[in-house]
Amino acid sequence: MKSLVNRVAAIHDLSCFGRTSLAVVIPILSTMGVQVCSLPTALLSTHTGGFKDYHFVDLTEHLKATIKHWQKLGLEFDCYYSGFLGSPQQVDIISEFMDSYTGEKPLTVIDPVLGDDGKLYKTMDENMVIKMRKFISKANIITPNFTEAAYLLNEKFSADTSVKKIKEWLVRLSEMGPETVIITSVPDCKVAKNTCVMAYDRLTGRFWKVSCVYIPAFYPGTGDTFTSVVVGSILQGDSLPIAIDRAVQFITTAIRASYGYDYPRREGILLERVLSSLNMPVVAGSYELIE
Ligand code: PXL
Repeated sequence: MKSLVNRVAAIHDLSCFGRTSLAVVIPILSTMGVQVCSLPTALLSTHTGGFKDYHFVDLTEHLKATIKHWQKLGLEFDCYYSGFLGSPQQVDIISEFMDSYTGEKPLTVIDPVLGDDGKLYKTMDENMVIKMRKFISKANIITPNFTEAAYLLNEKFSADTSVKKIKEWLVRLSEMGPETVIITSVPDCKVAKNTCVMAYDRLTGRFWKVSCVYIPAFYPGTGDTFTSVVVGSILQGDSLPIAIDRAVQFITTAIRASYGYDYPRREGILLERVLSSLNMPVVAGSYELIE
């Protein structure tokens, strides 16, 4: 049965401490008026960024059983949204799930979580990269960070970027399947230390850019936070550049709210302090159309 509010199948890990994956996906989308149905891919005592000796349980077998039960119940979704996967085999299971809709085709958003800062995360390997290249063909929208975009395209990670090069990457990623590609954490060639988000919409042939003001702090989970706001915003009916703008503004607000405090960054942004800002009216954004 169709839900009364937008319903998302959220395919991410549950990291029990630290603000990443389902711990941010659920509150953000709920705040934005979206029902979240969790398909946990792995259970971790903490996320892997900055913690040692974390407990990791691969939930591949449970994923199959949960999907089977959901299908028996006849559940329908407005959106499939996947992130951190627990094993490369999960790609086949989730792909099959994504193909099994009966009504209108759900919006499919894949955040190809693989790594950051030029490196793969500790639980990822080359096999996952190969699987992810195929998996993104299922998506309408993908949101790799700069590192993940380089891995997906088998390109070298180099902070030396030009708009021309990123536009070429966006088009090549789109040729792998998704009509919309959003690359985050792109080193901004115009302003030293700043990063930007660049996006391409194949259906209109337009490129977008939103600059992010430099704040000298890295918090795990900002990628999950970014994509969750984009998903919520698109489901609310916003355009692509407005969705990106809202996500960048939210991350910037959250980092500013967190950076003034002295606490371990590995705990993530102080999401609880800024969640309600997601319900503010959309203010004029700062997106640019790139020629
Ligand atoms: O935010 C990405 C992410 C998701 N899930 C787990 C992680 C990370 C990044 O470190 O470790 C378990």
